[in-house]
Amino acid sequence: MPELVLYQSDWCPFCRKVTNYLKNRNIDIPLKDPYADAATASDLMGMTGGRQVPCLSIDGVPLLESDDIIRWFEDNWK
Ligand SMILES: N[C@@H](CCC(=O)N[C@@H](CS)C(=O)NCC(=O)O)C(=O)O
Repeated sequence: MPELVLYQSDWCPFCRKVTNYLKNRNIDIPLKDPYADAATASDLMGMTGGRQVPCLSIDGVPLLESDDIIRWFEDNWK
């Protein structure tokens, strides 16, 4: 399994859609909030050029869009 980090923030409804999905399936991965931490914001900015959340980092490669993130887990999480 690649190294996964979900960049997300509690106030973001698209992030909650993803985190609820993960919780319902007992998928436990590291979460980072770029709106709560400057270093994390800088990491996200370096990866994507912006601050859009949610963003799933897959071995350092960003995947944006909540529906695409959920689809990635459907296809790849065994
Ligand atoms: N279509 C995107 C929408 C994501 C989105 O709008 N995220 C907002 C927060 S709720 C955001 O990150 N806005 C700041 C930005 O795009 O720089 C998805 O489904 O993930």
